[in-house]
Amino acid sequence: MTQDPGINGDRLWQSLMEMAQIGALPGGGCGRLTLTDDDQIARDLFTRWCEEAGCTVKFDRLGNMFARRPGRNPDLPPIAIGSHLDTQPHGGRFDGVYGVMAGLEVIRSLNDHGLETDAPIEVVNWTNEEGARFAPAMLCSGVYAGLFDLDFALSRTDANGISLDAELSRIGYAGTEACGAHELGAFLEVHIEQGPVLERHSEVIGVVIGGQGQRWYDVTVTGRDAHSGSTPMEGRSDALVAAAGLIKAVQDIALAHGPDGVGTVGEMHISPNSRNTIPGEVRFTIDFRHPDDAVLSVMDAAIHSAANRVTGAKVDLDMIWHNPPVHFDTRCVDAIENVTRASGHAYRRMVSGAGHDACLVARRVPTAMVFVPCKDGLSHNEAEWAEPAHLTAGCNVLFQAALMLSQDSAMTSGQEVRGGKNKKETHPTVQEI
Ligand code: HGY
Ligand code: MN
Ligand code: MN
Repeated sequence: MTQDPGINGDRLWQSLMEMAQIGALPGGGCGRLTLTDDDQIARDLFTRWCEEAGCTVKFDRLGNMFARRPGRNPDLPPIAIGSHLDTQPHGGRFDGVYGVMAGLEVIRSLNDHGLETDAPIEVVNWTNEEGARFAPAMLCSGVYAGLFDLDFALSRTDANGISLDAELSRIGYAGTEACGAHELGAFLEVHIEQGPVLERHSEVIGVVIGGQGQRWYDVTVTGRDAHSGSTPMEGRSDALVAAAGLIKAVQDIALAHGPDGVGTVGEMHISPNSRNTIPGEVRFTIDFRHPDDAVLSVMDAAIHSAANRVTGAKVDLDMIWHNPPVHFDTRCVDAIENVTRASGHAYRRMVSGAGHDACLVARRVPTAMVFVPCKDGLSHNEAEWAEPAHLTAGCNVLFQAALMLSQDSAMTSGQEVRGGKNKKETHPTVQEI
């Protein structure tokens, strides 16, 4: 086990539990949707904690927050460590928040040990990672990485027609700095795995080498409102019956490209949603994922042909987001693997099944991730749970890797070593070997 100075696991746990009180749900989880009053309270608390730890905190036009601990050389681009504070509607206490609190714990531990780094260290909170309120997910880290433009992000609206721009202003987190103007030397994100692999193999650390690809769609099925009692079955234009066929097609397409292919319909709106009116309109979402972009294209073609086969209603299938699979920076991955090996914890290299801000930031900044197990691989569920010892181990890896990279002049001079084919890869859902 490493003899190097470590982090304070109790303090990390306390921070997580205190943050979990903001938007706490009766079932023990967290419902802290992006840019709500609860998100504002969480952001303000995060700011206070970072300032108490000696950081200066700023945020850009999209509310992406950067808490900076100075290094010896202020001209070097910072090593960033972070994730997201927003949650799913019925989220857990660890998804995203763990990465931000672990980043803060690294700062607090550097202070405890009186350690000075060459490059500055910054803790980052990315706005709207979940995409539950404003689609798509990882929207604001995506603008930072140059994958979405600013106006697209600002114009996104929630189910009540409220724009992201209006909410940023309302909670006071519409910064003046352009999103993307802030240079980063590298970005490291620690996160719960949100899948079963590490737990199944009794491993503590995932050295994450990349993320699988994903495609998101908005689907609108248009039929005709009519009386449920007096309208004969033949000749109906029932949007919900047509939608049901497409939902089954999503399931069939994912299974046909298993075990890595996954497909989900997570959100649906029925209009007029009256029990004695035939639904005239149904809107729903599709989330397809696969580690191989070519297979994602095949899944895309399959859902389009299923839509073309629908009769009795009109189908509009709109792909709103395509995020190809991403390989993380080999130097960052190797730094994480080296400190993990030194820690003595059981680990594996693996690909992430879930999307993360790191998967978008990696398009611009040398990036890698650290996973720790979560109980039953469960996430996006109030029962989400991670063992304190595992959270501590992951945060120690983050601490050591951030220290290593902050002294690595090649890294902080912006020389990128792009992601390349890595060694043994574990695909996100394949129960390998
Ligand atoms: O969609 C995702 O994978 C992430 O949890 N936002
Ligand atoms: Mn997350
Ligand atoms: Mn999530």
